[in-house]
Amino acid sequence: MTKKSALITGITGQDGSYLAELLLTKGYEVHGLVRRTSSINTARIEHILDKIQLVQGDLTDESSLVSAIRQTKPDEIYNLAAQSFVGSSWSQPIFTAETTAIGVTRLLEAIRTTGSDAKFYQASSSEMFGKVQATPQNEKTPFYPRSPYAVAKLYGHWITVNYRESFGMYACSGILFNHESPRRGIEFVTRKISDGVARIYHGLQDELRLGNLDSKRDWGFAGDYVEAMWLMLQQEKPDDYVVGSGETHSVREFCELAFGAAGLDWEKYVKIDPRFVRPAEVDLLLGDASKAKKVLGWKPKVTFPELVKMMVESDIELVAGEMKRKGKIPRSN
Ligand code: NDP
Ligand code: GDR
Repeated sequence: MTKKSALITGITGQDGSYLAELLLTKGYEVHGLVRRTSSINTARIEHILDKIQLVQGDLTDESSLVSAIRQTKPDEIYNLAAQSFVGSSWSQPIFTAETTAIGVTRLLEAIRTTGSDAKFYQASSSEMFGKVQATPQNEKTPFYPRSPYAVAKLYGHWITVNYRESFGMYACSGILFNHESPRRGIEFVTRKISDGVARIYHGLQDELRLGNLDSKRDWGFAGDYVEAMWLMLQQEKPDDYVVGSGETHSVREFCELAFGAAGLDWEKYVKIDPRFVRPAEVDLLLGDASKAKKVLGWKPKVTFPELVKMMVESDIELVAGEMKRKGKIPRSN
């Protein structure tokens, strides 16, 4: 039997790296779309670089997407690429729209015009619920985006639905709630906290500056969430699914657990800095993933406290390694 082939956009990101690992274990030939950057950014996929194939391309460049599809002939395409940081979407609204919104149309058009019959996954987001209209949020909850990022994701969601309905494409939109890991980008609050805890633990810094501690998120583990992406493309019919843990916690609670995991009292170190408060906030997100559970048989494995501990322990080790390389002595217990 010939191997299934997958093309992942955003393979250098958090989710791309976990999804690539998952598809390799399932025997796929894995291709990843990477854009040109001035410095190497393959740290998250370094350990599997010899098992995957990278192809040059950018969501803002239609012709590169057409070439990538012709070259890789994928059975499945996972569109994970995006300007994914909500905070930056206010300072770069046009680039966010170009990549996170129109980029989806470019990729769908590339599939259509090449005549590819690849199944398509779009990385939609719980941010689309924004100023929430009902709690918990499921596939039927109305959207109310609160940032240029969320507005762009909403476009990406609807264009995916529209191409499914217009052209009969096998296109799914996964509405995923926040998912984190030791590979999370440092600008996102969970990783900013676990990294801050590690630096405070090793004596490298004495405070952590954050914005709104009251906002509540439904946080899960990225490794669990990429399984849901794959499951969506294995169904008979394409559909949209909410994927979340069904629990919500505040940024304050995350701090409490994270500092606690290192034996520290968060209140001594966390300082509020207005620079990190957003022009419009999403106050509360809580996912109702009962459809994903019922149809896909998906449920998360890693709990919230396990996730926080995993991230803090990983960063404590990472910072210790950094210190040793610089000839400094890290804290040993
Ligand atoms: P990351 O920010 O870690 O990764 C984003 C990826 O997109 C990187 O590989 C980046 O490449 C790539 N990228 C950015 N712009 C372009 C472009 N113009 N052309 C090609 N590639 C580009 O995000 P995550 O892994 O956390 O998230 C994956 C997807 O899921 C994103 O679309 C995100 O918006 C969405 N999402 C994420 C959630 C989460 O909690 N993690 C929840 C819901 C949705 P480079 O390395 O070169 O920057
Ligand atoms: P989010 O993630 O916006 O939910 O988007 P982020 O971790 O950036 O923010 C979560 C909440 O924490 C509050 N917060 C801070 N956030 C950051 N980044 N830095 C701070 O210092 C800080 N202090 C408080 C924020 O205001 C917010 O309420 C993530 C991304 O992965 C998106 O791509 C994805 O679509 C959604 O999750 C679901």
